[in-house]
Amino acid sequence: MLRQDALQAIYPVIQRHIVVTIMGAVAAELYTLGHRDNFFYLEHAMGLASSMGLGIALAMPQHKVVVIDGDGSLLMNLGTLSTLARYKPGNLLHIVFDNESLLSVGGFPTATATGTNLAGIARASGVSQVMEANTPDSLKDAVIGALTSNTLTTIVSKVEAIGPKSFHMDLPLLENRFQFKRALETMQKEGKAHE
Ligand SMILES: Cc1ncc(C[n+]2csc(CCOP(=O)(O)OP(=O)(O)O)c2C)c(N)n1
Repeated sequence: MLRQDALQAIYPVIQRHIVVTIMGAVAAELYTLGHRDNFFYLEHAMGLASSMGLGIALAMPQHKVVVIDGDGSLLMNLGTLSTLARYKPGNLLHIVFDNESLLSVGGFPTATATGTNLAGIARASGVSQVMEANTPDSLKDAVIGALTSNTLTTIVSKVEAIGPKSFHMDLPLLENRFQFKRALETMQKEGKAHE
């Protein structure tokens, strides 16, 4: 599966929710599909998108938070799975696109290329619901299921190690940060998903 196709399949389902992504290729892919004020691309702090998503999910329990993670990023912060499981926010969906590669910095293989199973680690860490979805349609179904079940979920999706031609995003980090904060404030005030 191409991650671009996977993102396209889930975009309509996640677009009105709070979305936090890792940096690099997947951020550029989601941005290109259509940036929204309720999307935050966590630049520089590799591995910490799920930690940021956890904080938002706990602070805004009436809203859904979708984290888009990568295998290299998650492997840098494996303890996050235990922390997610410790707090079990039912409004948090953690999607891991596993391309077995540090694609954004040249494509060096990660430990998932040599046998590490991230879904297995998520299960053993106590994440309430762990799914694997390796086609765009099955991923979309899994995302809809997770968002309606109100259960902390990690979905691991194997994708090809292919990224966008350009990583350019016409959105400086600080601008994204202020837009996102205002979007969250509006969602909090109105008590509903982002228009
Ligand atoms: C602490 C830290 N280490 C390294 C980097 C450099 N870096 C940026 S993206 C990236 C690879 C991310 O890999 P993965 O999460 O698998 O996503 P992919 O690029 O494959 O989509 C690396 C190593 C960084 N930004 N911060």
